[in-house]
Amino acid sequence: MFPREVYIRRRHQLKERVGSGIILLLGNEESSMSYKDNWYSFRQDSSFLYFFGLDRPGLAGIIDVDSGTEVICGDDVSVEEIVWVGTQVPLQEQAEKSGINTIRAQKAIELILKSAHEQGRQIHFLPPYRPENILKLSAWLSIAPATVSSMASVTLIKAIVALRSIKSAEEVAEIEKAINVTADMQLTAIRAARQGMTEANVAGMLQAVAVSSGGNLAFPIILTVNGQILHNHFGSAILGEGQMVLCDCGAESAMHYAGDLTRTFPVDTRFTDQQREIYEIVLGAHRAAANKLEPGKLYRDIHLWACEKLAEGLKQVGLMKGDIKEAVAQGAHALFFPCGLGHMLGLDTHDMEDLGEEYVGYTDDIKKSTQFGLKSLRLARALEPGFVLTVEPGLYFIPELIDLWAANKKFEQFINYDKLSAYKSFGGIRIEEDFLITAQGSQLLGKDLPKMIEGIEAFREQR
Ligand SMILES: [Mn+2]
Repeated sequence: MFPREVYIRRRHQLKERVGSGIILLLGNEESSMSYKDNWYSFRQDSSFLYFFGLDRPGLAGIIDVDSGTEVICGDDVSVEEIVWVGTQVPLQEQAEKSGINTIRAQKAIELILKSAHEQGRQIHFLPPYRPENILKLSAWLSIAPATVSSMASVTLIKAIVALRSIKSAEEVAEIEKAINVTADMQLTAIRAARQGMTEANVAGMLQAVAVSSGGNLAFPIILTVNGQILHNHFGSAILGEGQMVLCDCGAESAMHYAGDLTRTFPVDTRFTDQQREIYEIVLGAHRAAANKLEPGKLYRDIHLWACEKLAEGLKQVGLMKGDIKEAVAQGAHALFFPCGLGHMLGLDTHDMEDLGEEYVGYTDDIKKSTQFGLKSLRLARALEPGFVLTVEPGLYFIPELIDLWAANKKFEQFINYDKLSAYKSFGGIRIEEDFLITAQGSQLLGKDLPKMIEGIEAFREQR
């Protein structure tokens, strides 16, 4: 945990922003895998962690904005439970580390909320993403489960997004720890991958790095020879000659801050000429985008700038043609880059995505596009010092999408479909790094990890 003053200050800022009413922040419960007591590893809710830091199941925080009182509801383990799980630090003692002195039993939540409800007071809660929290809110507040999310407090969401978007120095240090472990995962993959191994053989080693560092995976590892499938998780595919491995992985630190890096490297020691050509285009777009990072710039404009760089490169190799600015404006490049340039990073890999992309990445003035490709951009708004975000351009050759667009002659003024047949089994390339927005520009986070072709090939040669 951070020092208690950090949590006290965060809750104070939250109360100021919300103004009045009751704030209810629900922690997570254990989540069953295949029978009740066989659990997935416990992961606390990120907003709950941000304001209370208490990393154990079955808790809820209630903040009365008008009276200023702060209560944690939860139960200590019984002796029978201690038989199975061992002694636990008493909740009172743990909560004091967060600056909270009042503990009530878990069942008190219902009474507190019902009495507030009867007094006509506003109860602010976040949109729940876990089924058990939907059902709890439904029962406590007499709302049908299907409508619980729509009753979430926009005031609370906006207040939390405003606070969590700006990372403090101690948060950046935690994120950097996670990125450094993630870099070790990437190096493990680049050093260990051999022709004949399965994707799972390599991914298993990466998971060991994350867990043995004292943290965990921030999200399931994407490690695949089918890099054109954006979120393809590892499996039984065998690493073959002439293929590339796309590895997108992230560790989370013990305090649950995430890293998120992607590298793409050849199964052989060296990239083929075709792979090299496409890789350099992605690398150029990455560099161009990273150089544009500074406060005040719309991330949407940086995304579009990177798209232009990708499309210009594709024109140079003969896959695209015509007026590149116009091609990008119309969305023709999305055949090769059907997603966004990046996202916020923090306690979540896609930071605060549970609170709603329209509040995290967009504003009342900057609304999400409906255009294929651009609609998948998670972050569009103006950058501010303290934002931590990813930059992750890529080029993907998705056979089904190529066939569909070719059959419909879609954007044939911008795309050379006849030349694309030589790329249909190419796969995909993505290069991803994490940046802090500073007062003047940006700072690359984490230790050195090769991304230039020579650097990656040098590591592959050391196998
Ligand atoms: Mn990412």
